[in-house]
Amino acid sequence: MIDLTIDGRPVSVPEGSTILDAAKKLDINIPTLCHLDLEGTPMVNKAASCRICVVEVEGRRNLAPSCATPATNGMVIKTNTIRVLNARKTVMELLLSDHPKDCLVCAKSGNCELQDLAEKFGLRENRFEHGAQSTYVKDVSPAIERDMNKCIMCRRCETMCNEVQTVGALSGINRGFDAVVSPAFEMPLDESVCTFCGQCVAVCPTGALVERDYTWKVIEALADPDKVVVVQTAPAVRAALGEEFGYEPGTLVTGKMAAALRTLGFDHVFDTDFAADLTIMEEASEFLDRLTRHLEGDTSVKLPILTSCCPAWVKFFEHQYPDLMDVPSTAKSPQQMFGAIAKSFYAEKLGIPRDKMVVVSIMPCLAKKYECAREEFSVDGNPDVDLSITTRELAHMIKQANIDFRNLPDEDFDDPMGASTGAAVIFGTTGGVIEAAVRSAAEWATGQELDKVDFESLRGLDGCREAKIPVGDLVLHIGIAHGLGNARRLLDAVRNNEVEPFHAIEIMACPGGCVGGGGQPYHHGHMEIVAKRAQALYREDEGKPIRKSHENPSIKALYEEYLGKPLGEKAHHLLHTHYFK
Ligand code: HC1
Ligand code: SF4
Repeated sequence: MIDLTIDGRPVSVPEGSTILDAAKKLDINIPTLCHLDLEGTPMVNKAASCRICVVEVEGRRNLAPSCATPATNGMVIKTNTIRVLNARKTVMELLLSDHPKDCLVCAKSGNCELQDLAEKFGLRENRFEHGAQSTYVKDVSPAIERDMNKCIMCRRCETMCNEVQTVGALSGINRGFDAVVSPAFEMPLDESVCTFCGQCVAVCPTGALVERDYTWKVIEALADPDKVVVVQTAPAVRAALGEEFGYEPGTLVTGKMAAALRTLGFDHVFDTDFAADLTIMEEASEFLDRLTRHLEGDTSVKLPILTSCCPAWVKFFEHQYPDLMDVPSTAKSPQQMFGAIAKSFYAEKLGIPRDKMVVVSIMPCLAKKYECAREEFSVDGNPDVDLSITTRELAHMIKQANIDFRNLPDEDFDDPMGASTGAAVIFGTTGGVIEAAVRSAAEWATGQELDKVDFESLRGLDGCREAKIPVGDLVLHIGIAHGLGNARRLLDAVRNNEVEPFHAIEIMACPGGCVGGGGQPYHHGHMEIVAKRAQALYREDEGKPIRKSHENPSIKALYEEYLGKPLGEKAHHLLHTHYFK
């Protein structure tokens, strides 16, 4: 152990700790900006580029960045001297001298760590106000907007993209005022290998990386008397939306969310969870079909089957694993299954043409914006899902409409595309999709009802997990990865035959699964918030009267009335897709 003193208080920390770690142990709050440590992931941003966290170390001439300076025996640290305060203030002035002053209209206003620090330091003037400024053109993709004039070169996005996600879309280029974090050759994000996972947005401290905001388009659709506006809400949204209205992380606000959407003027308030149940019908059927043929000796059949509901993961394997293109399930994601059914079955039921209907999705995710813009998810140029907005954008809409969210009554979703089971709601956390699939596949394979539908061995937050699940005479070997770096590790091991063969693998691009999506309320690095959201989804599952997708009465009726059978011709046409190299 290392013994040192901070602000006159002794503390012992393990070898390898920084001064910042030691201060945390004493609950001494040293301000930081570029630093970020996402516990449970490889994300520790050690750039030490901002120098906001400097402290005085007795016996040293220079101030030391506490996030990158190892604690050593006998150190005497002071975190709050006038020299330290002056240095931090100067750093802030320099950062702000090359930062736009459009805070009032910035998407990050109210959530900006730079703004918070400026307020905390009590800056009232800037000695360097009229110095040189960087000038970049905004890069606007279907999912993400990059305004590099707001970049403070903290490199968090780069660490996230390269070390956690292993995508490698971003790196620091150029020097001086031209220094910027960018895709190679300064190409637009849309033309790069970016997956639109949105995790760089989730960790950006300023407004340099934000979601493409479609709330005004939604408001315009709601105001158009010629449109029927249908909304679907993703599983993970209900476990996080409350945070925007002062609720503790992990508070479920499903009923209030439905009431808020109705108050906003949506004509039909439905649930993506309905389509998650539908996804299980198709995906679990496809899995059993492949498994049966495999057991019968059909060597053309590919196992493990990989889940395909996460669009960032789909884009990742299209770029990075073109040789494995026939391994993922062909089932569309619940978002897209919902859109396809809403604009066929439901539009027909209402007696309206598909272009009179506007389907809006509320998602915890930025890649869903990109997914609904993919050409294959449209008919004659009319998309199955017209607009996808994030949990954060929905919160803005509710605030803008002066809705008193906390005092809303709990309301239900509408029929028939609002009914769902517990299996659907756990889609929103890592391991949930495969647990939902196992609940149905096990009953179909054995013809017997499960004694217990909870498969605890599939749960948890370890980045790569595996479990063995007995089903009749067979033991299913299941793999799970969340975060694209973990997905890469698992897939490489599968491709190189370094692991016992899996039957099925679930992959979600974001750490924690959708509950940790790039469109959720900012968690500022506190991964325990993501864990609480996951627990909330398991609670909702436990409280549901029906917990297996194939028992959802609305789904059964949909097959009887309209689709025929899982993997049948109509289901194949509406609910399955293909991938592109
Ligand atoms: Fe997800 Fe999914 S679970 S991908 O994480 O399969 O975004 O919540 O909506 O489509 O249902 C996201 C969440 C979401 C889809 C479902
Ligand atoms: Fe990298 Fe994901 Fe950001 Fe794209 S969205 S740049 S893949 S972190």
